Amino acid sequence: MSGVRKASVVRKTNETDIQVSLTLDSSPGVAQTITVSTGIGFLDHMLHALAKHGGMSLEIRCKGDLYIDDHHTAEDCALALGEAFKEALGERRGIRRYGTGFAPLDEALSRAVIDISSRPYCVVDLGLKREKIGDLSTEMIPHVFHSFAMAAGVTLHVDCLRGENDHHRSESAFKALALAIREAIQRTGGSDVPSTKGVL
Ligand SMILES: [Mn+2]
Repeated sequence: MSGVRKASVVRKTNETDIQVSLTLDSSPGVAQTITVSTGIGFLDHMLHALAKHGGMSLEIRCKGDLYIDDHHTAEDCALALGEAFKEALGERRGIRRYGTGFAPLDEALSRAVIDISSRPYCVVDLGLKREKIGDLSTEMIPHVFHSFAMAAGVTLHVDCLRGENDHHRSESAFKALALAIREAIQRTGGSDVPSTKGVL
């Protein structure tokens, strides 16, 4: 298995217009390029952190119906990113499949566990207390993880284990997911499907 794993997705509805380009492998000596512009500053910050610490290059641009609220934009960006992730992975051969990440951010600590399983499932417990962080409703943060997991076809568990500050709690969760993804997509050097079923 060789070659750089990447995909581009265009997702256009009456609610959002999204373009995503995702590269999973950063080549040695080539800097990651990350441009995230969703119209929601805090979501940009989270997706940027996800790409950066996941070792990915990511361009995501969204024009969404923010005059309504942040819901469609946040959800659809996560769905489009999940679609791109799934497409970039291609046939699920020769990868580690499971990944675990722990990321602290000052007093906050989060854990993310991913199984690139083709069994979309998501459990998130972040214990966020604020109504919003910047222009992102905190209720959308678990929903972003959920939408990503459904579209990517992965099993995902994300928990914030402690922390006082909701910005820190959330950011540590995205960073933990980044580290989990980085591990799970790592190539084993072989080409077998990491499943007793022989298919993922
Ligand atoms: Mn921050």
